[in-house]
Amino acid sequence: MPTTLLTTPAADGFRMPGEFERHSGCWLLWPERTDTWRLGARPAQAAFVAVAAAVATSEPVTVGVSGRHYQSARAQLPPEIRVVELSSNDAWMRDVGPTMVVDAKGAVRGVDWIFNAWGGLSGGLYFPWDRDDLVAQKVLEVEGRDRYRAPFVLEGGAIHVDGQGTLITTEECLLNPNRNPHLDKGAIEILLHEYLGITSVIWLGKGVHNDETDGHVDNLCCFARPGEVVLTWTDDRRDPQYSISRDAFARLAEARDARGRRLKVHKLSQPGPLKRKAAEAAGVDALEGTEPRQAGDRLAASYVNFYIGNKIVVMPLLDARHDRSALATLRRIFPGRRVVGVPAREILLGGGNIHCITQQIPEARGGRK
Ligand code: KQY
Repeated sequence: MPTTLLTTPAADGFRMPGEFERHSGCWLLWPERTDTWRLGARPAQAAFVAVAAAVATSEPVTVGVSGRHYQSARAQLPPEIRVVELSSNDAWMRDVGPTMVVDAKGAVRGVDWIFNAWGGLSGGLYFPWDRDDLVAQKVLEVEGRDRYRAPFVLEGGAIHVDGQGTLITTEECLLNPNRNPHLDKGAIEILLHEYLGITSVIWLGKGVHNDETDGHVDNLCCFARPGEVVLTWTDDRRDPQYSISRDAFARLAEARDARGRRLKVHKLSQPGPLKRKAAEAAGVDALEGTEPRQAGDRLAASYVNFYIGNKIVVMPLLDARHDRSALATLRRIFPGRRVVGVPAREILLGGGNIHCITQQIPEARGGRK
């Protein structure tokens, strides 16, 4: 029976592996809420189905869905995808799911962060979030993996690791007073070490312009492999993203990873700029207590928000003027994987993208441990 451990991953010899290491599967949640997803969430559901189906060509996929939507989700998802009843407040498995850790013997466990809907009562995106905060524990029960309950607020999309001791994150998110106001940078670094087994943190400044998560790194920059990162980019000096990406580049160029290496930075040109259309805003049910969706909002669009599966990279298609070049760039960066694009504007309209809706489970080595 999976249990909740009172130790920490680092004390037990566990570390978070890179996303590019082998997975035994991937989890998603089903989009349902009509104050996030327009038109009764049907267009978003079609986009989630396409993402799940693409990932399922590479590794087993499980989708969690409420009891009310179970039959609809089951009917829309391909039969090879496992569908389980799992309640949540929205559909961001990256952030509400467990962050998995592994040890040298090949055992797998999960970290369950405190979740506060990206800022709680000061800037959070909806209230309540109590069902979201139970998702990680439930996934770990289904996966049969022991759990660490971390004593601080974090979302999976706020961190990326190289699996060799290095973590990248943003100051905008992790130092935001709406997450852990009692913790300073040093205290956060110690907790990241304790719960992810990392030894070195590379702090970027801001996340993607107008990102409602307060600057999640998974929309800005990620590891392709140890020693190599992909960074969203624009050469348009008038674009607010220009100075953000330049600042991130400068910090990455200065940085050394946990093993003392300099990083190779791959620039990935951003789509757009993209804005929410009037018809898209009109299709969302505006409810009190939920982040409003307005026509003309600049969307936090980035091709970096892709998922790395065992054999595949699933990239959001967002802008016909830039999609092909982004696919070509990722194909150069990931020569050993099939890079596929999935139309993802409907996911972007909900405030995130493919990486935000997926969460990998690393493979246990040497049999089930
Ligand atoms: O960046 C992510 N990992 C999640 C995006 C969440 C958006 C909520 N509307």
